[in-house]
Amino acid sequence: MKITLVRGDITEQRAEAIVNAANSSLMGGGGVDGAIHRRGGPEILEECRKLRAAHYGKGLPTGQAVATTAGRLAARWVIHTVGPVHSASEDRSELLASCYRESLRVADSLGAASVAFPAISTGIYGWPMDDAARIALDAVRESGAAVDDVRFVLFDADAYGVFEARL
Ligand code: AR6
Repeated sequence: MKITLVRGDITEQRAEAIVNAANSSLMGGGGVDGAIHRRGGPEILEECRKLRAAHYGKGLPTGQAVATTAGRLAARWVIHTVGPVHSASEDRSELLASCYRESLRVADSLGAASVAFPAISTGIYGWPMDDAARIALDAVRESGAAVDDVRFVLFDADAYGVFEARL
């Protein structure tokens, strides 16, 4: 598996699958989620609604992942995963690692050769970037996934620098 760091906007990635830092409702939100739905168009939300109705009445649990079309994006699939909200009093690292593992498991089941990840939970969900980078890189390296091109798409220079130092 080749792991690459890219600075930029994940919606512009040409990976076969891009991962969305979603919330349990799968109905969209801010940050990466907002950008993916805005640029990908309404088809993504339509599939999310169907998934909710068919399988996730109570929402997609934290740490799990599910795929939809990527609508108008260059990617073929969007893999939606729900990161944990960072907590100072409770260690939720396993749930964050699970987001990466489960997303790669879904990618393998789709036969996706390339997957682009954002830094899950490091925006609205408040996870410190350095700790999130360590968890993300370890989880991907240890996943045993067949995907051979994994990219982390970091939105700004600070996030890129933190991932670079960890890699
Ligand atoms: N491309 C790449 N990275 C981005 C982009 C982008 N277009 N936009 C933001 N980032 P966040 P979370 C970075 O908040 O913390 C939503 O409302 C951002 O700088 O998108 O997992 C959902 O619906 C940060 O480093 O996701 C949930 O309710 C990282 O991506 C909640 O936010 C993740 O930030 C999820 O929060």
